[in-house]
Amino acid sequence: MFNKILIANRGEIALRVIRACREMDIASVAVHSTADSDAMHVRMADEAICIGPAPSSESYLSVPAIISACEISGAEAIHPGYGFLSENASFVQIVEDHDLTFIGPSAAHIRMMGDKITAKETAKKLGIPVVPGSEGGVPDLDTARSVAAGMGYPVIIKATAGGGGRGMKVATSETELEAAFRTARTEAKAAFGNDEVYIEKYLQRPRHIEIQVFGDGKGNAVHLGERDCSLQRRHQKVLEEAPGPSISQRERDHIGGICARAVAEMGYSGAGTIEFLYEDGNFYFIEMNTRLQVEHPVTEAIFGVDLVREQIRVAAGHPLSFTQDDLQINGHAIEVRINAEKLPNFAPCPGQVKTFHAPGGLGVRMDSALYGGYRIPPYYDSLVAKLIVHGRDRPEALARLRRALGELIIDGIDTTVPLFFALLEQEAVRGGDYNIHWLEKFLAEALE
Ligand code: MV4
Repeated sequence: MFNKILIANRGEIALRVIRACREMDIASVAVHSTADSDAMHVRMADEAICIGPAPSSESYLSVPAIISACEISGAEAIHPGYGFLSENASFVQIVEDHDLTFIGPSAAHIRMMGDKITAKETAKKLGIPVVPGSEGGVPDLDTARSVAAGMGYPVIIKATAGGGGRGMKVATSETELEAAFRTARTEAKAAFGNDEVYIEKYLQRPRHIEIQVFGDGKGNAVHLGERDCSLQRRHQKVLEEAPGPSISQRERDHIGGICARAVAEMGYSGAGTIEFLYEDGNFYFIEMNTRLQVEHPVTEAIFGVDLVREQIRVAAGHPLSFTQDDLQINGHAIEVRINAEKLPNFAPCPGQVKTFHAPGGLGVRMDSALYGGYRIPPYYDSLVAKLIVHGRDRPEALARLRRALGELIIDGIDTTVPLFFALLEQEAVRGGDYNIHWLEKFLAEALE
């Protein structure tokens, strides 16, 4: 096992990793920018090293600074958290070239899933159901026309190098195809430096269902069920829950089994998430994320496993510590993402927190790096806390969420907390009856 791990991240996820390290008796090294000298992850780690100025590009994304911090501190492994360098295959290669361990999958697996066409082809070969669409990239408008005519409108044009909703365009008829195709290519070139695009049948009312998977690179792999992450605004998740309110045990076993077998066959190592659109009882693969996700705690709650501990063990060369048969769902969990944003426009509003009081009690978990008096720097993303509740069933989790939100105090800044009180009163949320468009419609109507 490692003696010392460096965490190449900040905020609540850095604390999350430090906590796992401490329970495993592993020393932790925080890295931070000059804007984060007073940050909680710096205080909570065993050691801290300043790696550069406030902009992420010169600190949390600076590969030489992070590698140097490992050499200075004697850390043997790097946990990347989510975002920043967590899905950067070149970084993983450099880490390995320095005889350090990246706590995550291989550079090859990250690269494979980063290219959305390769990801989809791989998924298809492994027996994962995919959205109908073009075979690979679509080089020109004539090809786009014939592919779209073949499967019927509406269609969606996506960037090969994209993901997370960036660079997508919908065309509802052949009239719209030319503009959509040209815009998608131009935007893909500008955003990713690669103008290759592909086409899929556009699903009109799906849910976003993602399957948590875990492999040990030794041929063992499991799935930890699904999360429903359909409540999103501008491709930012707002509330996530597990199990999915629309998914039966039979469907879970079926799609989960397909995903676990695929992960085993790939020789994948570490935590991963296979994202699907789910409509009319069918799953359609869209992407795979090769990192620990923000919403991993809902899965931890219902399965009673520590996913970060497992990531560290697997990276150190241990086999998975549980089998599929060990994994049973217990109850229901919901996470809300509390952002330092002002409603109704979700404008980021960093500033100084006066009072901070985290809720507690049975079935309540608060992952946050806030403290009273903390000044939230304006340079990073606006997530300041994740509130995760766990109950014996969904109604209990919903009641617990309302109770816990009532106990939470974050004074001095605006947050998205009022949105969650409003959502808890909605019939669609109470009944788990929503799709990927529900939240945007709700927000548009609330503003009328
Ligand atoms: C789609 C789709 C409909 N049909 N693909 C958006 C994020 C990216 N991961 C994939 N996305 C979508 N792909 C087909 N064939 C609709 C979306 C989509 C979406 C997906 C998940 C969660 C929220 C979303 C909001 C708008 C569009």
